[in-house]
Amino acid sequence: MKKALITGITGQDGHHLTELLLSKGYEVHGLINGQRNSRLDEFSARFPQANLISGDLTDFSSLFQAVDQVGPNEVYNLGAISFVGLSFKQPELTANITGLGALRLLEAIRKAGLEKTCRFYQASSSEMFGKVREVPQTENTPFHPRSPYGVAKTFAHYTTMNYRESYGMHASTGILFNHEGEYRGHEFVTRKITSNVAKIKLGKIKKFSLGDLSPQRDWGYAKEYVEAMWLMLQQNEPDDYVIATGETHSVKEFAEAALRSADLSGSIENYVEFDRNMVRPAEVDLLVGNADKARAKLGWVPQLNFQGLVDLMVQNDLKIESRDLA
Ligand code: GDR
Repeated sequence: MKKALITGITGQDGHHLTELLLSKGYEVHGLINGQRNSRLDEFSARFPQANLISGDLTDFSSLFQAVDQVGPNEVYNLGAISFVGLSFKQPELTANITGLGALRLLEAIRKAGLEKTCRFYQASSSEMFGKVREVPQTENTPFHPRSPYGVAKTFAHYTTMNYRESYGMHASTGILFNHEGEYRGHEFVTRKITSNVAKIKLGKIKKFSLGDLSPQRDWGYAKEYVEAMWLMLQQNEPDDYVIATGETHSVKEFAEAALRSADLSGSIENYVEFDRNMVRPAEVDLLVGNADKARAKLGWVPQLNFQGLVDLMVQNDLKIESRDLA
């Protein structure tokens, strides 16, 4: 039985990846920082089979212990401060967890003597492209990060490549564009929109607020994106892959699609107010990825289209928001 160790296991991608690996018969271990919270409770209730180990990406000895104790065949580094907005408020913590955390984990694998047997996945991000140098973005597009989060992810990305080249590790990176779904945190714009649209539909609120509506993102379905992570670690050779749909839409278009999905008529101004606190010191204006390499080498093709994703999230939130009305 293959053993996987996942950091960030209680996050959105951790949920989907745990589900996928358990369905493939893996023994799944996950790192948690030891503090109880609602996401952890939800995760433990859903996946009682997963073994949770206390540890933290800022603490090398706990990472070493976890790796040494589990002896994983595959490590997925999904742990991070993943909210770009927060990274501007806590830049040093972001660098420590999101950037140096990857280095500590790679080093823990090496120090445990597993560098030749354990495969490693680094969750890289389209935020590394930032102020984009070309459209669409590929594995060869230069990086120009625009946030402490993007800078930290770029450090972790290059560190992973460096461990691959220096020590022959099977270490791959997935440059994932925005990916959303039913487990998405409420601080991210898609979930903020779909949960508030559901509340409006059910008469709980009349309006909600958003920041800049003009940024464009390439939004895909998280459940499909974790399959790409797994596929990367099944290849003979480690590599770097862009994972994206190839379609881009503005935040405004996402909000309009969500209103349509809930059958709410009239213009967006009837429902959305402007919140200047959500505007970031530097913005990423346009992201759209070219996933041809993943298609050719991994056989990975995105299935759910933009409106399908919006519908899935709106329907999910309508169900959740109607529970306390029953
Ligand atoms: P992003 O996701 O920064 O792209 O990173 P997010 O959903 O936070 O923002 C998307 C865009 O929407 C604009 N925006 C708002 N964002 C939030 N959160 N709340 C608002 O009210 C709001 N109004 C407008 C933002 O400015 C931005 O342009 C996500 C994360 O999952 C990262 O961890 C991941 O690496 C990348 O996607 C790929």
